[in-house]
Amino acid sequence: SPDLVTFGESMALFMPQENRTLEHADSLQSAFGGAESNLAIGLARLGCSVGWCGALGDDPLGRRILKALRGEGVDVSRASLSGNAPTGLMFREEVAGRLAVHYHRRGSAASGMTPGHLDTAYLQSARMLHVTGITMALSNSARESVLHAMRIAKEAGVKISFDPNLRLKLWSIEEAREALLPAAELADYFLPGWDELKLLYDTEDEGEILDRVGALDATTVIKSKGDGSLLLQGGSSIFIPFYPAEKVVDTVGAGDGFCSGFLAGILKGMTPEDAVRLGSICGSLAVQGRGDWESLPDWQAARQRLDNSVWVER
Ligand code: KDG
Repeated sequence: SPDLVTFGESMALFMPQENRTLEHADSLQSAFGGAESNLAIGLARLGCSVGWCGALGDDPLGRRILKALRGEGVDVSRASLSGNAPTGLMFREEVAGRLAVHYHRRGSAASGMTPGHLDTAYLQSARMLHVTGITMALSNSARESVLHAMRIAKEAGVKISFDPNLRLKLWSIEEAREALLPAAELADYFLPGWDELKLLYDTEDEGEILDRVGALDATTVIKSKGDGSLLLQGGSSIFIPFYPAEKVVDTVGAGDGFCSGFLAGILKGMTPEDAVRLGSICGSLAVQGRGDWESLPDWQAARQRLDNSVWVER
C-alpha cells in the first residue's frame, strides 16, 4: 500500500527557447507539469511509495505523461486515460522578464473527474492523502472528488495534506475562499504560501493571519514567508530560513518541490523542523532547473544537503 496518494490534473507543457516569446518562437520545448504529479515525482525520488490517480486524455500527450510518471516510479495503476476528453495543455513564456502562463484545460479529462473515479480501498490503504486547490478549481465534479477523497481519508484515519495552490486564472478569489477555507479545516498538514494567506483571509495584517492559521487543527507550514518558511504547530511557531539556491532558473514548481520534501520527511518519521528543511532543499533545487520537477533530488542528494553544515542556520 502506498505511503501517499494524490490526484489532480497534469498537463502537457510547452515552452519556447530562452529569449523567445510564444508569438515568435519557432520551436517549443515539450514537458509536462501539474502540481500533484510534480509532488508525486518528488516523493518517489526521495524513496516514498506514492500513487497518482488523476485522469488524462487517451491521446499521445496523456500517454506520454502517464509513461513518464510510471518511469519515475509513481504508481499510476489507479490513473485513467479518458476517451471522451483531451489532456490539458499549458504554455509558459517569459515576457519582459515576467512569467506568463496560458492554460488550455477547460473540458479536459481531469476536469471531468468525478468522485466515482476514486478507488476507495486504495485511498484507505494509504498513510496520507495530498490534494490541492487547483483540482477544486477545475469543475464542480473535480471539487466534489477532492472533498470525497478528504472524507474517505478522515474516516479511515489517513492523514490529509492540503496545499491551497491558489490560481486566480482558474476562479475568482470569492469562489476560491468559499472552497479552500473549509478544505483547510479538514487538513492535518496545511501548506500555503504567505501571499496566498493574505488573499484567502483578505487581510495584510500579519497578526490576524497568524491567529487564523493558528486556530486550525493542522500542522501548518507557510512555505514562503520572506526568506524562509514558518512552521506552526500546537501554538508555537518556528522560522526556518530557505536552503540557498545558487541560481534561479524557473520558479514554477518550487512549492510542489517543497511539499514533496516536507511530506517525505514526515512520512520518514523526521521531526517537522527537519521535514521543513528537507522541503526547503527540494524547493531550492526545483528552481535551479527548467521545468517543474526535472531537477528535484533523489534521496541521496537530498540527504547530503541535509547533513551538510552549510545548512545550519547559526
Ligand atoms: O505548482 C505548479 C503548477 O502550478 C504547474 O505545474 C501547473 O498544475 C499547474 C497549474 O494548474 O497551475
